[in-house]
Amino acid sequence: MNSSIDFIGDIHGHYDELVALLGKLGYKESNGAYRYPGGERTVVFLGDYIDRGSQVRETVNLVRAMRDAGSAVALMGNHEFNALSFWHENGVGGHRLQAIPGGFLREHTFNKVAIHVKTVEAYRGRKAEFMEVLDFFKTLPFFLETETFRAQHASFDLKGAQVLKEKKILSFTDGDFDDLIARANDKHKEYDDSLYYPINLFLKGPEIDLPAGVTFRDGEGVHRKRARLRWWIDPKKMNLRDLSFQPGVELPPCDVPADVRNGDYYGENERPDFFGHYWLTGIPSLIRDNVCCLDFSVAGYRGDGRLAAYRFDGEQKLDSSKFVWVEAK
Ligand SMILES: [Mn+2]
Repeated sequence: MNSSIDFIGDIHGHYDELVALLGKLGYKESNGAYRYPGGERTVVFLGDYIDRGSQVRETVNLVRAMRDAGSAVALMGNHEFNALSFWHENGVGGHRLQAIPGGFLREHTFNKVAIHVKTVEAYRGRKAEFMEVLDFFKTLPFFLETETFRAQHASFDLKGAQVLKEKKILSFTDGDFDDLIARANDKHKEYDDSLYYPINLFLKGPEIDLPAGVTFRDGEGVHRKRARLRWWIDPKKMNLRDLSFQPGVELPPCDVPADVRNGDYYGENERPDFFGHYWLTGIPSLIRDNVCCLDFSVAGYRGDGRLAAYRFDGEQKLDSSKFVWVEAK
């Protein structure tokens, strides 16, 4: 892989914007896949290809064609992980998780069905193709690490990366799938070899239970009792307001539990890290010179989001002028 990389954030079925962004970045379609002329640059897709938008199938086909052609690396997002879990019967392969109610590893509740419905609709009448797409999702790595950068869908956890590298589990194809997907959903350590924490940190990031009586509504109106955390700042002297990372929501400045205050974080001297997942709004800008979130809410319900990329050339201090984006249609 060359070191000239274009990182692209959450697409969520917004194919037209993806095509426009690739065009703006200079990629051209040839032999069925978008490629950079001369193969001089590579795309790294940061996950969340499906759900929400109306062109899920087109998006998946484009991402997959680039991955197969070697002009892109596609990472796994929490929506791809959720889809694999949603369609996987609990107990298949002998790993039944008691803590998960219902017949599948993701409960088929109203909110979880509602968020996935655009994907199912996109493959209506094409079930065999959808099953093949799930097989493609199994191959998507949880994170990517080179000498010059790191990338994942949500948060980079240095210890988690060590654990997964030692176990040689970088995607759901590195072992028996029924076993790995059960372990990835084993939140309460029903088995000794749970993979819940490393995998969920990469795909969903760290979250904290809110104090009794504190809740907020997310962009889709769902009441939340947990908040996402800024995993790149030293939590030692921070309160809930400082640490929470829920754009558009201000939480009270309560104390956070000791295990959160004493937790690990991604330091200022680490190599640049690229991710999506967090529903940022406005004009793309850097969080820090080694922390770059590329989810600018192209699928946001207000319709004023952007699909964003960062043009990376190996620099160890990132530069705000290297964002490229297109407006949501
Ligand atoms: Mn996400």
